[in-house]
Amino acid sequence: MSDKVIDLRSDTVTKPSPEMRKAMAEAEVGDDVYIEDPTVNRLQARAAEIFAREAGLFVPSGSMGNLTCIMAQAERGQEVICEATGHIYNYEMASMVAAEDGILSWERIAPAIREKTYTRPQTALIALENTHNMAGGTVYPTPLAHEICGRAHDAGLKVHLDGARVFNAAAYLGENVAEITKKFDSVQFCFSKGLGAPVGSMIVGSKNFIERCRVIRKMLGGGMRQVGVLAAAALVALEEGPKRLHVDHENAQLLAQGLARIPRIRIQPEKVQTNIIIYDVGDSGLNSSEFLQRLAERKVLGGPVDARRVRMVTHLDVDRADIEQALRVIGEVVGKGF
Ligand code: TLP
Repeated sequence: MSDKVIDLRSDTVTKPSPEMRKAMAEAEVGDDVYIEDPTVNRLQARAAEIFAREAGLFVPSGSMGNLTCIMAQAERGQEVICEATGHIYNYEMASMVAAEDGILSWERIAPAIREKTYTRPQTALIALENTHNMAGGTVYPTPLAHEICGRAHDAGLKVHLDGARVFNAAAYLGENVAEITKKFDSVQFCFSKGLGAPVGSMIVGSKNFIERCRVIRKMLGGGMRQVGVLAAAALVALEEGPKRLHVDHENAQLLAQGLARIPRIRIQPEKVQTNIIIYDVGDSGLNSSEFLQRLAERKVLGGPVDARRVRMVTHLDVDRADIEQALRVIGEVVGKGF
């Protein structure tokens, strides 16, 4: 048996490639708080170009990217509407609306918008997540995302996209990120997930909006000085990462189909669209942490969602053979569950 640990806890666990490490070592740098880091400036310009926006802002994490966009568009005392299992609500903050597969519709959102009265919090912003992490990497059909943005704008509300994995959505849809995100007021995406960079996220939007975000980023402690060493890795991720996401999606399909054949594992493989697979192990007689512990003893890692459910995420450091090995191990562990 190989010594390799097959780490399917998240697509955040990838190690920088030799090409990234070389780019990092050779990166030209300057003080980014003075807007003088040439590599950061190049990364921001390139991201803005890919998303067909005026400007971009490099931030340390997806959480800070989302929070910066929210603070730029919602005042203290106002509220943000997002889906109940969304990352912004569960791991970062907001008002929530439940929706099947994490995909909101205008019919779901409209009743949550508060009428304008000073005695209640005012709705300022709607935040969508594409792909939707905790719904299992689900994707918004572009016309639906456009419709929600249009209706929100008609209601005087802004819309933010938590696009941590928006390149996975684009790969699934066969569309480009500029098209699927064009109606959002702000977009945050991560370099450190499927794209494979060690750190970093990007906000894109209008020039004015990005200038407001620059102030907020500094206030939150996100002014990063000679951060071109990280921007260099992010540039490689931005150019090379999107080209291979379909491989992660194929591996996710392989995993989902394989799981569906294992007795006592409950999964709807037809719902797996991108690189995140969520399945129920409760019928095995093990709860999710016992199940994951037994997997870890056999060098396969996943993450818990709740007492019954487990999440696995494919990424560039796992291949087909790893998925097949993970399936063998899961079959063994579930077989011994009783
Ligand atoms: N997601 C992480 C965990 O925090 C759950 C993961 O392993 O998937 N938006 C979305 C949709 C995310 O999935 C995440 C991180 C973030 C924002 C936050 O990004 P970071 O971790 O860079 O702050």
